[in-house]
Amino acid sequence: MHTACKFVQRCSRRIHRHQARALHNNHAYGFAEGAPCDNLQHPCDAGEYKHFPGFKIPAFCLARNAISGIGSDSIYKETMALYCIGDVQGCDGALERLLDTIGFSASRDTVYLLGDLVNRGPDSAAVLRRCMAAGDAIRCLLGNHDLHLLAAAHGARAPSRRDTLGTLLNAPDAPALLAWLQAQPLARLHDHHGQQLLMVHAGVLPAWSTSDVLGRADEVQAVLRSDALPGFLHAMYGNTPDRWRDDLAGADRLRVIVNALTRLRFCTPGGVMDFESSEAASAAPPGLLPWFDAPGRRTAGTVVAFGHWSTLGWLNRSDVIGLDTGCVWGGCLTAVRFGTTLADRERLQVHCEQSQKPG
Ligand SMILES: [Mn+2]
Repeated sequence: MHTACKFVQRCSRRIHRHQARALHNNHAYGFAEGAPCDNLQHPCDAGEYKHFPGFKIPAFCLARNAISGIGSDSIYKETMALYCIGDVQGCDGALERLLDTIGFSASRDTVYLLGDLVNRGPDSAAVLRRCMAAGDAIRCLLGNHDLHLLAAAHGARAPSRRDTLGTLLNAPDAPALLAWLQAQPLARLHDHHGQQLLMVHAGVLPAWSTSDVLGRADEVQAVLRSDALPGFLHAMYGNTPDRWRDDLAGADRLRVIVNALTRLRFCTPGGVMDFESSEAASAAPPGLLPWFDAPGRRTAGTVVAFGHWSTLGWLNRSDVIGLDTGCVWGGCLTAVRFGTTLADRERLQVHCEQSQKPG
């Protein structure tokens, strides 16, 4: 650290780099060690100079024209960020504001959306178009509402009174939106500096290892991408079988996988799934517990991020991260940003206008 940079030395406030960047649009932030103090300028009144979580060296707030002198390419490589975002449910305005808040850059950052991109909110088509346009920078999972959209599009499911999918289904680009959606997976694994982050929309069964989860999600994805899709969508609904067995086959096997990955909240200690209760985790019905508390859960050694459970809300535990904070119900849309480790987390939220009433 450059000893002459006095106000850098005295800073202590921890503020997110991207928030800061959004606050000071005409300035960029660098992490170059030994940047000449002559280049250091103070563009804001608040004096928000800081150590950012996950970075060993303090951040210098530099005027944009000073960045070129210290190698902006290396700065941006070092500061690319990983985020997970909870259920968007057609609230494209909230998603746009959250991406603005985190200073999302499609050329630098990676965002995972944990499923339920569509339905209930006002503009599902815009959410899908935004994801498609972002390419590999925004990576999505399928949730139960996304599967419901595919089922409605294929005539396998009657629209519900509370659905807000009509505009999407009648849009000129609906075939492209649906083709993109049906190519999305039901589980993802991200390697973050050697640590594994497993992502699903709802939950996983206690008997499944991380590789089991990915393999079973792949089984469903293979069908979604095949000519068997319409038949699968017709057979997808139902609450039985309510437990996994390795010898399950055909529609029963796929239904258990889909139900666990996209609908699960509570199960018994032995992994029998319940689909009656959508209460908060503290209100578990007798004999049931949140899937992530099932004893002997084989994914316990992997950090699992999930959405789907708005009555649970933000859950920040060392082994699990819950991110559905009820955007469409007038709650928040929440992102978690990871620092250099998966334990280094920062929550970023935007408040949302209520689009629908629960119930
Ligand atoms: Mn859901």
